[in-house]
Amino acid sequence: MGELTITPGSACQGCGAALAARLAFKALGSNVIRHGIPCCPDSTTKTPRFSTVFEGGGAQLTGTSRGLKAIGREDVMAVGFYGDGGTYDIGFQGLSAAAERNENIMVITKDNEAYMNTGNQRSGATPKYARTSTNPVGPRSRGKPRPKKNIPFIFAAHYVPYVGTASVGFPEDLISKVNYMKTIKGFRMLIIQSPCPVGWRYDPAKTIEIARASVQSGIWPLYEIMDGKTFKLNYKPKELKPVTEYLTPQARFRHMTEEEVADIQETATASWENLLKADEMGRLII
Ligand SMILES: Cc1ncc(C[n+]2csc(CCOP(=O)(O)OP(=O)(O)O)c2C)c(N)n1
Repeated sequence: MGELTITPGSACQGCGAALAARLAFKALGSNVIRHGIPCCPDSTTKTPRFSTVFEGGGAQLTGTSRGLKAIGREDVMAVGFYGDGGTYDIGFQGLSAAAERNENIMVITKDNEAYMNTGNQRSGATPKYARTSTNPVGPRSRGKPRPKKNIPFIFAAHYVPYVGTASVGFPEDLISKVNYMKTIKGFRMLIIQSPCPVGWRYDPAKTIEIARASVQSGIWPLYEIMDGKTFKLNYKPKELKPVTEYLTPQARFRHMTEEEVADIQETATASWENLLKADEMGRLII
């Protein structure tokens, strides 16, 4: 037999999650055991993938990390690269338990805001008003009725060493966060907003533009929370862009009324003001 060939994974045109994988694993380097749970194919990196069921993600990472410690190979990192469904919902319990035990693991979430692999069903990460295959738009449904779950704050409230948010539209920030995570021990999580042209319904050429508008409008701010208390906002524009710059190019929001857009604008502005205050104090009270 010849040498091991790794088949490049497939991904849709303009896939934000594939870009998140490339950037994250490039920064991580080769001293990594990558763990996966069911999600869209994003294995455009050469890192081999060790897979389990959704609910087993936190336990499998824990086992690898403890096994590595037992054989004296703490130089190798146990990294889970999971979808939002796997992090916010189906795999949440095991990850929460691993966070609470402060396992020496890294969880990187490519957040495309729905169960994309199975056909754009809503997840806990889907934002309010987004149309998904399970949140239709019609006389009795305005898309998803509930807001996106605040998973970075939920994990920060486990008082773990590191929780960060990142975006494929800000690759340098993303890479510097991965590099920082490599220098510390304990439970570390990075949630990367990763636009999906198929589910969000926009021109695949606009992935980066949409990712940037999300951060620039305060919909997906870039920040870090250390030990559940130290807070740092990493991108602070003088003025936020209106949320319409983010919403309008995406057909999943096309049905929204002016009042619904105003609702999103108000939430984004209020939450941004809160984050600015926390950044000024360098501290978050959870
Ligand atoms: C317990 C369980 N429930 C449901 C499924 C079916 N399933 C496979 S992939 C997937 C969607 C995953 O969504 P996400 O984690 O957001 O990743 P994405 O596909 O968006 O990359 C689902 C629901 C499953 N494999 N196991």
